[in-house]
Order: sequence, then structure tokens, then C-alpha cells
Amino acid sequence: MLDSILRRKKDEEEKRKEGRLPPGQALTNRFPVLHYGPVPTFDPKTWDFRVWGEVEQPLRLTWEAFNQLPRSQVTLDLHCVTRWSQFDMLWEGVLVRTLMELGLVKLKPTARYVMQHAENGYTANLPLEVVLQENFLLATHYDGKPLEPEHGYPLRGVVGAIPGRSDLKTPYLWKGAKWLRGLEFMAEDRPGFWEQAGYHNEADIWKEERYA
Ligand SMILES: Nc1nc2c(c(=O)[nH]1)N[C@H]1C(S)=C(S)[C@@H](COP(=O)(O)O)O[C@H]1N2
Ligand SMILES: [Mo]
Repeated sequence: MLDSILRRKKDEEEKRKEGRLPPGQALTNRFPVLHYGPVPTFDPKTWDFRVWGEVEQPLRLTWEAFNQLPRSQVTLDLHCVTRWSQFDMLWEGVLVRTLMELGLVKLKPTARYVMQHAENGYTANLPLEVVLQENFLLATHYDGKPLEPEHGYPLRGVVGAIPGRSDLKTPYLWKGAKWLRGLEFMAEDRPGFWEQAGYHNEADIWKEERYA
């Protein structure tokens, strides 16, 4: 017990020295579960992933089709607004850029923001530029395995920091919607679920943009 606390403090100091611990955050080694409401059930026969809004053509993919998309891997440091940070987490999933490269999604020039729509009405908004970065993933796997139900199985948005990539904007983790069912491309910004509840719209981890 004491051992593990001391080890965690040492790890935390290390990450701080490396410039990877944002202000007000503490290191955790156990992946916490945080969300509002119940964990939804997944039915592969009725599940779909939709893209609509400021796109040339709306898109609908079944679970079977979504699974055939090429996946990318990225190692992210995740930072939750409730002040835990977990480092070096291996994620796998589909980059939004990949949907565009395949021609499945063609953006209208008016597209500037993106709303993630998840089960039970959860939403999270981000600027288009962030969604197109390589630290935002439509994630199906964590640590080499399909997501656990409580972490968003079968699909979640995930956003985190890539060490050394200060060119990428990094918002807090609530900006990734678990149990994701669709992306709405928008001309104007709209607040998502936690943003309507008073969380910061930009949510930059380095500027500690926690609450508005
Ligand atoms: N669908 C959905 N996604 C969600 C949430 C939620 O309530 N519902 N909470 C967000 C918040 S506040 C956090 S911190 C992360 C937590 O992800 P985790 O449970 O995998 O750690 O999920 C985010 N995505
Ligand atoms: Mo959170």
C-alpha cells in the first residue's frame, strides 16, 4: 500500500519533470470509470454510426461495416477534469481523417465544429481542427483489446495528449464521448452535455480551462 503510493508519487514527479503533467492534475495508474447515467447495451444488429450536417452526403455504417475501416494506433496521455491523469495509454481506432481520405465523408466548406452524439443523448462538441488531429480517435480498442463496456464499448471518441506535440490542442477527456453513435458537422458551435452544465467550452488542459 505505502509502496504503491510512493511509487505513484515518484512517477508523478517524473511526468512533471518531463512537462507532461498539466497544472492541477495528479497521476493515476488505474483507469477510472466516469460517466453520467447507465452503461448502455450494445446490439450489433441495430447499432449504426452516422455522419450528418455540413457534409456532401450523410453516412450510415453498420457495426460490420465500421469494423472493416482501417484503424490507427496512438499512445495518449489522458487528462480528466476531475484531476486524474493517466499516461502512455495505447488506443486503437479510426481517425476522422481516414473517413475523409476514403471519400466516405466530404465536408462542406461551412463545416467548422463537430458534435459527438452518443447513446442516451450524451453530446460533446469540439472544433473541427481538433477532431481532425491525430490525438482524437474514434476508438474501438484500448490496450490491444476491445473497449470494456464501461469505457464505451463498442465505440468512443477519445482525446488526449501526445507527448512532445505541443502543436496539437488537447482538451480534457470529457470531450470524448463513450458509446458514440454519430458525428454532426456544424457551421456554428453548440455546447455539449457538460458544456451546458457549466464546463469550459475549449477545455484546454494546459490553460486549466475546467469550468466556464
Ligand atoms: N457517453 C458518455 N461519454 C462520456 C461521459 C458521459 O457521461 N457519457 N463522461 C465523460 C467524462 S466526464 C469523462 S472524464 C470520460 C471518462 O472516461 P472513462 O470512464 O473511460 O475514464 O468520459 C467522458 N465521456
Ligand atoms: Mo470527467
